[in-house]
Amino acid sequence: MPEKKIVGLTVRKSEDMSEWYQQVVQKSELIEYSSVSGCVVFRPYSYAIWEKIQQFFDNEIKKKGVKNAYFPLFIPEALLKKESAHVAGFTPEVAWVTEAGHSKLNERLAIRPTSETIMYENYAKWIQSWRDLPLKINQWCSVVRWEFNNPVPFLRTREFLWQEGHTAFASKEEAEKEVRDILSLYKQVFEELLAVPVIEGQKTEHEKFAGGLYTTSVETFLPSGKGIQAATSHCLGQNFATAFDIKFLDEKGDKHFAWQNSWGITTRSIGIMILMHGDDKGLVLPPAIAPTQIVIVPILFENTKEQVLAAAKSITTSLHHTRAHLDDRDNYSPGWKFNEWELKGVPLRIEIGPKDIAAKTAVVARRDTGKKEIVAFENLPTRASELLKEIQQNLLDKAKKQIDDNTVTAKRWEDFTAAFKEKKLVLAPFCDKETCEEEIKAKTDGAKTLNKPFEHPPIKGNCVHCNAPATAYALFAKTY
Ligand code: 86X
Repeated sequence: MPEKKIVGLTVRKSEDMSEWYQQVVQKSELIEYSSVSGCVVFRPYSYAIWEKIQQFFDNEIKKKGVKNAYFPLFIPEALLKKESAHVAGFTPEVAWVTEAGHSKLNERLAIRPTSETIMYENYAKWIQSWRDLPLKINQWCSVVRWEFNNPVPFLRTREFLWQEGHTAFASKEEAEKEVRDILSLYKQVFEELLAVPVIEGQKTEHEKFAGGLYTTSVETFLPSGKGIQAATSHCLGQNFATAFDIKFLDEKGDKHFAWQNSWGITTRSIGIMILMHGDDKGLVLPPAIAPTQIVIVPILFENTKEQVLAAAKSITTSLHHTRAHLDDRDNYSPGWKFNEWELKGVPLRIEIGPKDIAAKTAVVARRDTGKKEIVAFENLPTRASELLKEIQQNLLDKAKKQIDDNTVTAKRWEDFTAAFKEKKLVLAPFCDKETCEEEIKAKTDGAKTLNKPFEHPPIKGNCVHCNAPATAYALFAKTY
């Protein structure tokens, strides 16, 4: 049979995770590299996953009264630099348009790295009275940050896709409530769709978005022994309102600056899911986001071909309540197809051959455990649904266990450094001082804080590093 070149992976995940990752994202047809370093093609298979995330999140924020809009890609230099705290430190990453055709531009234009400035210039016009609040706008777009670290598909690319929500309120209380509501939506995206457990918490002063009041985040810890920020929800306070003159008259006629938030989740979420669940055979996709949840592979022989195909088609039809696909290609062997769909992480495979037809049964194989079972035709629709649910839950449970097993609480510096050396996720009492955080990073070959979890043991005693009174528990790890 004339089959395509080998599709399988040539390296184990535990052997060389970065090589494994590069192979998985390309061979599973999620990603193709482009001729621009740090810019990758989202092929239909990965874009379909992004669409699942979009559909869920977009629907949820619309329920909260958020409306979608689209703001320009280009930001004039003076506008980008209007709120100086937010650009400081980021300027080396900004990409600029300096000429068009044959003429140089009078003012260079930034390609948006984030849209606060271009949006808030307009918010200042739209917000005049308390009746104009709350203002809740979101946009789905791509942004550009010209990174110089080596690019990694999904995790670190120069252009990436995201949503950015930008809201304005009359009171701090309303703004703060939304910060947490959005953060819990992000938690839902990760846990319920991507089967990735995350930890909600507040960023330290050192790691927060400098343009805002405070930053909350969801963070997770990957099998590589590295922590990673999964999404952020910022309370901007009145910093931007002051810089952009976003004021409103209250019911008594007094003027106030608006309270603002911004929040975002990016296509990095897909990379996190891949690293969390993938195995030596390739991707393992959670059913909730799998573009194809079930693949039906008929085992075809000359003289039984017609009957087997007919049965496979009828099974596929009976699974219309799922995303089922019949692989009836006749130029690949069943074994070759099994490998390919395993590489692509399809949660369930149904095999149907001549012997199964007589027995009116099919073989159902799980991608997550590799377990197979024999199911009667008539039971396939309900059993398939059950199994998809079980797989979704199993992936979340396994990831949760992986994180728990690798989390260490350290109260003494020796314990902290020992755990960090073993690539653990370290929870430690912390003073939350910027200088202390920098010293920890310098002394440990890169221990950074992820966040200060909202849920933590009672805070007592001293900072794990400097011995000043602890004001929080913080999570430390090497990070992406
Ligand atoms: C911070 C803040 C915020 C809306 C989010 O995290 C979610 C969605 N925005 C983004 N940030 C910058 O402000 C920034 C600014 C410039 Cl000029 C830059 F080049 C890079 C940046 N990266 C992050």
